[in-house]
Amino acid sequence: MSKGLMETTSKFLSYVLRHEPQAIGLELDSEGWGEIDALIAGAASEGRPLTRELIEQVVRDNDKKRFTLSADGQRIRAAQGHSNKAVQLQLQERQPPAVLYHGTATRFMDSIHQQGLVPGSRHHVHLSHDPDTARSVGQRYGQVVVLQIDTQAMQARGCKFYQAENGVWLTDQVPASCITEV
Ligand code: HQG
Repeated sequence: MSKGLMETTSKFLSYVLRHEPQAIGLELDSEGWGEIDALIAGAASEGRPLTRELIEQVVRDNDKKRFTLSADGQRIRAAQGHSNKAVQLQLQERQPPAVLYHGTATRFMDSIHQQGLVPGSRHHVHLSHDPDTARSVGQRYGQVVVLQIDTQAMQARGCKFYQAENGVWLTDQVPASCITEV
């Protein structure tokens, strides 16, 4: 399977499983699961041939483990990154490391200083356990800045942390006072 096909398929799966399942007539339950047969049929009706083998390979080899198969292999979901309102992952609260990182672009910093980090269209603010990952996330939006997040200060203010099944840390928002630039 070519790297290009794997990447295009990963982007397509991110689009339908995180954001717009209705674009291919797919239904997701509140835990984000969609039937693989319905995904394949919906994708085909939009002129995008998908096979179970291709889907399984993308799930297995994806660099960020973005997708998970159900135990019976019949359903698939995105681990994190959702904006779709039908999805409301029941995430377990977890104790984070003392410091987490968030990569963003310099042009967002005025607003971040004022409001802290907010989820935007997604359900959560995404945080990384290492600065390198945060750097590559931030680079998607322009000149990158890596922010260090004081998770203990956040917890003292009542903020909660969750970890997606691919290891990405999630929280509802990050107060400006808990952020320093690396
Ligand atoms: C910024 C990728 C202005 C925030 C990554 C970010 C991640 C603010 C952008 C996942 C702000 C939202 C998510 C504020 C936050 N004012 N801008 N108050 N608060 N922002 O894409 O974290 O490769 O929704 O810094 O690995 O960049 O797709 O979030 O720049 O895990 O699997 O608003 O997406 O994963 O952007 O990325 P996003 P993100 P995948």
